[in-house]
Amino acid sequence: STSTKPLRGAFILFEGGDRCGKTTQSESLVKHLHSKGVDAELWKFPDRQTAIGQMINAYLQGKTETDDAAVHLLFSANRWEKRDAMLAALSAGRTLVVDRYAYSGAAFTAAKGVPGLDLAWCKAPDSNLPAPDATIFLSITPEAAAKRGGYGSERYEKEEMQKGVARKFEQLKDATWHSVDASMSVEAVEAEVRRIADAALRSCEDGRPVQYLWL
Ligand code: NYM
Repeated sequence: STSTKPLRGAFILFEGGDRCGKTTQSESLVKHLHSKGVDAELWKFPDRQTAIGQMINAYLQGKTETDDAAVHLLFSANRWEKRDAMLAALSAGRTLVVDRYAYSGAAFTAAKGVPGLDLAWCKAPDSNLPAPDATIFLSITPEAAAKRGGYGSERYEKEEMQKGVARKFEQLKDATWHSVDASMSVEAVEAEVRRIADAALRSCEDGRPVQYLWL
């Protein structure tokens, strides 16, 4: 008997500081992929729906105080609890467009400057999670981001913190990384994003296997 293995979906990740336009661009990309008949879904981390996600949500909203290392591990656990579903979706041929992931995890905690919680420590718990096929980094200066109607009221949404986060992202660049100037028009950013996503989809069609962090 003959069996054809279904093509796997691509894992396309959006990363960036707060107010860089990730939500607009990730939603727009999913719509674009749907219009081309691609099976695609938008995922977001933290996933605030799970029990762990609710603890993270309370922390981000300032309703609870949690030890910096402990909350870092909660963000990581919130990805681990989605790992099986993620791998199942990809191997069923579904493309995942993901709004934040382990790079945000490492960049935000490392930017706090807590002794012991350096980038290597921050990356360790996410090691062996599925890795993105393409990471679209929406690059914007914290000053320009702050002008976009200002940051929200959640923890971390302060200009000083965002500057530190930008420096940490810089150190996390890897082979999947595509930096896009997010100060361009929405349409110009969309065009860049589609070009990167198309290339990622093609690499999966060409048989690129799922990769794992942080190899
Ligand atoms: N964040 C996000 C972290 O500190 N660690 C993580 O692992 C992740 C995924 O949560 N300021 C931070 C970045 C954001 C905040 O994200 C919530 P969003 O995209 O604003 O809902």
